[in-house]
Amino acid sequence: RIISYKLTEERNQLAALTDNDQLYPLPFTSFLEFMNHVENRDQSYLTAVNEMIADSLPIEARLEELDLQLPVRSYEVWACGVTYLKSRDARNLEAKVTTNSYYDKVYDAKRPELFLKSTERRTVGPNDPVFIRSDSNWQIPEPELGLVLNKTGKIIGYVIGNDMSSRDIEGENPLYLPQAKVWKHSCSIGPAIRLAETVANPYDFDITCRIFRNDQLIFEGSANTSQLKRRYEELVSYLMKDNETFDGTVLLTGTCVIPPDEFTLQEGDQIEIEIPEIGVLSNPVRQLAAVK
Ligand code: DO4
Ligand code: MG
Repeated sequence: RIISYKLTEERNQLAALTDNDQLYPLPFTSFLEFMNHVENRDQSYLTAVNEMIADSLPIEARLEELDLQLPVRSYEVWACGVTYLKSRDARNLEAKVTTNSYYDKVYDAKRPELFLKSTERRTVGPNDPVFIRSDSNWQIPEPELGLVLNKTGKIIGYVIGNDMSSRDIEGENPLYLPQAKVWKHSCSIGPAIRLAETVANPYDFDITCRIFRNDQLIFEGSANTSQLKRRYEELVSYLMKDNETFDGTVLLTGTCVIPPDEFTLQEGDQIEIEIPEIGVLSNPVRQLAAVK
C-alpha cells in the first residue's frame, strides 16, 4: 500500500506500507510525482516500489502516529451510480417510485451512470472533516471502492472513498443530482492506495461502514464487491469515452452499504469505512455553518 503523511508544515512524504506494517519512505512528496516517474519508464508499480525500498530501512514510527494525508490529490474524482441492487432500491425509495423508474432502467442499461463527483479542492483525506449541507435533512455517507487510474484508464490501485450524499435533494428531483452530490468537503479518499498488482481478486473486497454518535456505534453495515452489477473495466471504459482523463483520477464504483431509511448524519458523527486490504478511512462530520 502507498500512503502520504505530513513530514513538515510544508512537505508531505510518500511511503510504502508492507503487509507486516513496515513503513518505507519513497523518494517522492506525492503519488502523482510517483506516477509520473513510473509512467515515464513504463514500469510496473510494484517493481518500482520494491526496487526503491530494497536497500532502505523502515521508518521507526507506527502508522497510527503519522498525520495521514490524502493518498492522491486527484484533479477529478468521478463516481458511478446504481451499480448495486441496494443502491437501486434506496434511490427508488427516496424518489417514491415503485416501477420502471430511471434507477431501474439505469441498473439494467448497457450504459452505466457516471458523474463528476469531486475536484482536488473539494476532496478531503483521512481524519479531515466531511461536511453536511445546511439545506438537506437526509444525508448519508456512501462507502465505495475507488479505482485509481492512470491517464489511459489503467487501474493502478484501489482506495476507499466516501461519496457523501443528500437523499432528500436527489429524491425531490434526479436533475438535482449535482447538488445532492457535490459541495465543499463532500468527498473523502484514503487512507492508502493498494496497488492493483497486489490484489488477487478485486471482486472480493469486504466493505464495512460504521457510524459513531457520542462515541456509541449507531450504524454498522457490510457488503462485498462481488455484488457489483458491472465490471470495473466496463465502468472505466465509459469514463474514457471521448473524454480527457488524468493520471491519478479516481473512479468511485458505487455504494453497496446504505444506513436505514430513518437515518441522517449529524454534526459530530464519526464515519469509519473499512476495506481490510486497504485500511480504515475515518472522518468526523461537520456542518459547514458550524465550521465558519
Ligand atoms: O443515482 C444517483 C447516485 C447513486 C450513487 O451514488 C451510488 O449508487 O453510489
Ligand atoms: Mg455513490
